[in-house]
Amino acid sequence: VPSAKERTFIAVKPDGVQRRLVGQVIHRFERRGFKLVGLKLLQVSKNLLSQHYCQLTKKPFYPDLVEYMTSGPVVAMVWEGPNIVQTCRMMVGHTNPAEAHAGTIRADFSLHVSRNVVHASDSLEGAQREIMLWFDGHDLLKWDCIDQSVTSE
Ligand code: DGT
Ligand code: DGI
Repeated sequence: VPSAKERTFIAVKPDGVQRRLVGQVIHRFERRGFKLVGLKLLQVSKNLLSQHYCQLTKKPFYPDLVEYMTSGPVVAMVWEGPNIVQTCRMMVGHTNPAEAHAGTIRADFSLHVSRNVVHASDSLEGAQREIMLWFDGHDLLKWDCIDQSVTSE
């Protein structure tokens, strides 16, 4: 039985915020049935980014990635639900929007890998690391969603 308490980290990147896609991104996770447990708008620092993208700092595109990710506000979120890490990756789609399946966020809203609108954690361990990096524990809320008994056993 998948844990209903599994959590993932999702961010709407600066292009998504500039294009006013925040509501549409949130809507997709809400309508799927996931529970929002943390939410904030922030200007990301280079230090936070280098920790978030610690596996990418040596990549040739890293300077461009930093410029993009610090170019404007980001909406950072933590969502909760069964199999949420894997499910959100599927909902977000392939890193390169050209390879993303229709119906995924990246396929529906973007064209280029360097402006792919959203981030979603790619593993349970990654999610835990990213949630701790972006949020203080007391900014994550424990609350009961009233439809939970209808949408699961
Ligand atoms: P189908 O089309 O009826 O042959 O179903 P499948 O092959 O897609 O799925 P299957 O055989 O694993 O499960 C049959 C039905 O049983 C499925 O439509 C929903 C239900 N079911 C499966 N796992 C669980 C469970 O853990 N709890 C409950 N309450 N129902 C389940
Ligand atoms: O987990 P993902 O975001 O799907 O993918 P990732 O962790 O491999 O890469 C992180 C971000 O870096 C990705 O969302 C967009 C950017 N990126 C990845 N590959 C390239 C890239 N940006 C540029 N400009 N060029 C790339 O080849």
